[in-house]
Amino acid sequence: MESRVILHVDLDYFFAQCEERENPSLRNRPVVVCVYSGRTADSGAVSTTNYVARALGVKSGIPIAFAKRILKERDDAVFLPVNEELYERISESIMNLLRSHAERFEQESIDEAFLDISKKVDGDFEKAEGIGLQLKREIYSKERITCSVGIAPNKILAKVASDFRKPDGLTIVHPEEVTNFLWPLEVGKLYGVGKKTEKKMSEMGIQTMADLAKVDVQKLIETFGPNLGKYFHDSANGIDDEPVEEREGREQISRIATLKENTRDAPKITPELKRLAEEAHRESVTEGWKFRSVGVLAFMEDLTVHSRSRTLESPSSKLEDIISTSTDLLKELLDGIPDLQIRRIGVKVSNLSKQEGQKSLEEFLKLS
Ligand code: DCP
Ligand code: CA
Repeated sequence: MESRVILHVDLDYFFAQCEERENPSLRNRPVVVCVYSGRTADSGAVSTTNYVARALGVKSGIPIAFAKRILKERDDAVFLPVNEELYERISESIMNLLRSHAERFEQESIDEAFLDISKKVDGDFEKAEGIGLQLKREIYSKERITCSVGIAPNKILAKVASDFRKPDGLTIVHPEEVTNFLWPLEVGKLYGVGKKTEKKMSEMGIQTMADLAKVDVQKLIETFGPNLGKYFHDSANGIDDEPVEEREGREQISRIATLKENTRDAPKITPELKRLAEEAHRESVTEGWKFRSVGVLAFMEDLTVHSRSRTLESPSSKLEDIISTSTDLLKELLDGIPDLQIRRIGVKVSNLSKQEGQKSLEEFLKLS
């Protein structure tokens, strides 16, 4: 079988880069984007920083007061509050561009996405490199934002690759180079290996991906449980069959809204979900669509995006189907993410077909 060709795009120091784009005089100065909690003037955490600030040790997640202390000698340092609306607008435009170049597309967070381009390049990684470079150019000329790209035979490797050379990088992992690339890396580079797991692995004598690859899978399963154990074993051996899943259908009608406060409380979310369902329903009826699938999207407080969708038994145009399915799906989705609150919520109908007797304008024109 031909190797899959998967591309992972990660926008560089995203929130801080958006701020630099809006105000180029910030370039070359330490830029610190902050989530102020509002308790005192400086309470809250650093969301992200540009590379000038990172070089001085100011990173995501540290307290704002600590960042100010590190930068106290730098009168040119800038502290800005997060401007989510700006970041979301830029993200949406870039994601739409990327989606249009992919056979299958999966947005992973506000600033990351996977593209499956296997058929387009027919297993040819040189061609894939050309597409990676072209995407970087297009994103820059459209939105003035740089990104780092990883190209590899699977999602896990593509993600490790996009992180390999940053910012403005492009890293290719050819199928025959997988272990050469992967094995010298520290286990912390693998998605899902945080500080705690890294420490545990270190106690087991596992520092690099090569060490991890050689540990017996049973031992990993005993220590980390069946899912994680197998995942660590497979990915260290360059194995990952997860498909790039289209979280968004080609033809769909969706509505998204920001909740008044971050929550996982059903009584607070359901009214909003119903309102979105009504709006999506109104649009589909007005335009004469029936839908076969209903989905929900949840944008979480940590900026990851999660989605669930379900195919109905037959095409429907009933509001009740959207409301009951999306309510079920939301419950399922929340059960799968036990600790996070939802920030924005979306409802979509997809798998659309025209109601009898109606044709889309496109079809109509083709006939005439
Ligand atoms: N983010 C956040 N808090 C964190 C981590 C990230 O608010 N603890 C936000 C700000 C980032 C965005 O999510 O700009 C994307 O996160 P990344 O981890 O991809 O980090 P960056 O894009 O900032 O940097 P990099 O250049 O390393 O990708
Ligand atoms: Ca990023």
